[in-house]
Order: sequence, then C-alpha cells, then structure tokens
Amino acid sequence: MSPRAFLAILTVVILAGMAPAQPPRETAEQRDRRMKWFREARFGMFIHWGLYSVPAGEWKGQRVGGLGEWIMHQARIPVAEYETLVHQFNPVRFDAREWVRIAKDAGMKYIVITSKHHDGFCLFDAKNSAYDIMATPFRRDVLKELAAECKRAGIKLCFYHSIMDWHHPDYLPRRPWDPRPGVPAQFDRYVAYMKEQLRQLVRDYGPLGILWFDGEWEGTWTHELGKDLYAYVRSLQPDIIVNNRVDKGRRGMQGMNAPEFAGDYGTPEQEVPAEGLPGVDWESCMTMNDTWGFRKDDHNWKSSADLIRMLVDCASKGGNLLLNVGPTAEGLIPAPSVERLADIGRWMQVNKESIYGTTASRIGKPAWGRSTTKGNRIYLHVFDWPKDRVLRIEGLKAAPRSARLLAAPRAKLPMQQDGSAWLIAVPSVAPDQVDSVIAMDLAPVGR
Ligand code: FHN
Repeated sequence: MSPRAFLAILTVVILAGMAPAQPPRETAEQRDRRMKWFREARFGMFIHWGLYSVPAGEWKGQRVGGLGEWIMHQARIPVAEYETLVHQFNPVRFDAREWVRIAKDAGMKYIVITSKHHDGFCLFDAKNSAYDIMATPFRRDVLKELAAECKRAGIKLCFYHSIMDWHHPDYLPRRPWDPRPGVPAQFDRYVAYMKEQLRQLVRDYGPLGILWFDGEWEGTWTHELGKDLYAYVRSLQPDIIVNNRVDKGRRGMQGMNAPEFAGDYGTPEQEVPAEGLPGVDWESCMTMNDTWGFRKDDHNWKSSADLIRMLVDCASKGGNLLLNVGPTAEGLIPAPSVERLADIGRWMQVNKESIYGTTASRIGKPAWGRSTTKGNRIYLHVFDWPKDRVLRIEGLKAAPRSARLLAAPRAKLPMQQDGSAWLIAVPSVAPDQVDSVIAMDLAPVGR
C-alpha cells in the first residue's frame, strides 16, 4: 500500500471515530415494538438512593433545606468533605428481594434506580471509579443484586444516570464553593468516562429497560453531545428506551419532548400535565412526600387515595407514573412509602386491567372521575360516586353493550339512553371509596 493510500485510509478511520454516532434507523412499527412494554406498563418505581441518605437532610448538626439528594449543593460541601460519607454508607438492612417484592406487589412493572446521581457516587461496582459502593463498608454491588432480583421477578430494571457530576475532576462547571484549583479538567475526558460507565451498566447489569438521564441543564452539555449520547446508548442495546433528558429537549418541569431533540419520551416532574402530552410518550415522576432522596424530617406524605388517583390520572391521559421511594442509609424503604404502595397494590389487585395496556380516555375528563381505554372497552374510574345511584356518561361514540363493576364482574349494570348520554344504574354503596371502576363494552365502531 502506498503511503498516500495509507494516509487516506487512516484519515477516514480517524474522522469516522470523531463523527457523532447516529441512532439506529427505525420505522414507526419498529419504534412501536420497542416502546410496547413501556406503554403497557403504565406504572414504575423510582429509587433515589446513595450517600445523601446518610446525612438525610442534616449537616454538622444543622438542618439543610431542599431535596435530600442535593445536600452537597445546598450545604456547599466540598468534594473532599462529602466523599468521606463513603466510609459511613453501610446499608446492612438492604434486601433486593424485599424491594422488588414491594414494587411488584404494588403493581409496578419497572424500577428506575440511581446508578449515579449528581454527587457522582456510583451505586455499583464501577470499573472506572473508586468512588463507588465497593469503597463503602458494605462492599456489595447492590445494583447487581437488584438486577438478579428484577430478572427473577420479571420486573424491568432501569438506571437513572446523571450527566451532571459534582465529584469528577473533569466535569465542568465545578461548584463555585469548590473550584479545586490546580486540578486540571477536560470535559471530553468526562464524557468518555460517563460513556464507559454506561457501557459497563448495559453489558453487566442489562439488558435494561430504560436509561433515565438527568442533570442535562448545564451549559457544558450540548444538543450535539445529547444526540451523540442517545445514539451511543442505542448502539449498546438497540431496543433500550432513553428519556428526553439525554438531550436539551426538556421544557422545564413539563418535561415536554421537543421533536428536534433526542429522547424517546417526555418526563414531566412533580406534575401530571392537565391534558397529558398528546402525540408523545410520557411519564410523570413524582415523590410520595417532598423529596427524592431520603430526608429524616420529611413527613409530608401524600395519601394513598391521592396516589391511586394520580396513577389513574396519568393512564387516563396516555402516560406513565414513576413513583419515587427514597430508602434510608440502612437500606430500608421508609414505612410510610411501604404502606402506601401496599394500598395501591390492593387497589390494583381488583382494577389492574383498567391501567395496564390502556390508552387515553375517549370521553375526556368526566366530572365524576377519569376514563381509560382498551379497544372497544372503556373503563369508567368513578372517584365521586353518584348519590342518586345514576352515573351519567357523555361523549360515547358508539352504543354501549354492557357495563360491569370490576369489583363485581358477574352482575351487569342496567343502562338506558338519555339523549346523547347514557345512564348506568349503580349500587348505593361504591365498592371502592377511592376509585370504583366500571368496564363498559361498546359496540364495534360502524355497527
Ligand atoms: O436534580 C434532580 C433531582 O435531584 C431529582 O433526581 C429529579 C427527579 O427527576 N430530577 C432532577 C430535578 O429535575
């Protein structure tokens, strides 16, 4: 080979390596196949767990405001001080089987857990970092144990991985209170470090359901880097799902996907969009109290009733609910969370078909509750049971053939038409004080 030919080939090889990765080409049918489990699942568990569960909202005897997992930022703790928490993190009561049981019994179909949050601590045996779970007194790879349990239980395992990293010397910008002068920073070296961790997570803990990125909002992370990271992750596992926070397309807490940005679904946070996010897949992530990572002083728990109705609200708008737990430094999911998840599970035992695999309401938002859809069946989620025992249904596009309570499916409920509406005669007492579900079968359209 002539030197000129060799040089030409070498140049092509180098440029190809530098070129941003391209996501795999995908038809609408292929994308629907990839998103199918997510759209059917409707309900997942979010887990924020790491070093921040040790201070749990308090630092040097002082209460620190804000989110539990942000204590390093809120208390302006330098890396050198914060990373000593590694020696205190010893979750001796951690039990992956119990965590997965709690999630599964609640009716959750997937778990998204923080493999690395903004503080940079790796909750797994990271091959390219010593700032990880193996440096703690616990010395067990909790994500490996969780992966095994999720596989055994048929729960999709997913990872939350923060792009922003307050610990890694190459991440920029550094925290103003901790500039670490004299420590050189090279952002592209940080990107390579993060990519190597993602490769390990997919290879050694996968196949994964979702890579849930976050911390994408700082100026160093760009649309180009976001598109490249999306394509890179999809190249590691082509059927993986990646949220919209891989790129710069999140519109604040509304979590709306902007089409020109990478990411498979929108991620509203701490809210359920009033009309959902029409035309895109989406998932609202919510806390049960006010914080994602554990705070010992956060007792502002939402009621089980509100959480059940929140799940129904998401499903009625064609979205998922990702409901958070923040385990303690001992490795326990807080009792109030466990109680609420058990309540949700009891409701799901009777009514799960009205959530799983459903699509958005075809009759809008009725005054008495919500509605979900599955083919020619609509589920009437009655929050406010009619005192006169007559449930009025507006907006049906086809005549109903039958209506039955999911809590008492053998008995057909009497129905009659009233102009454009339909009336269902219901029992005097609601089978469920939070949400009583009626399955109404409609005549196929056109008949
Ligand atoms: O800063 C994070 C926060 O700690 C938490 O992880 C939430 C959960 O979605 N996301 C970011 C705030 O939008």
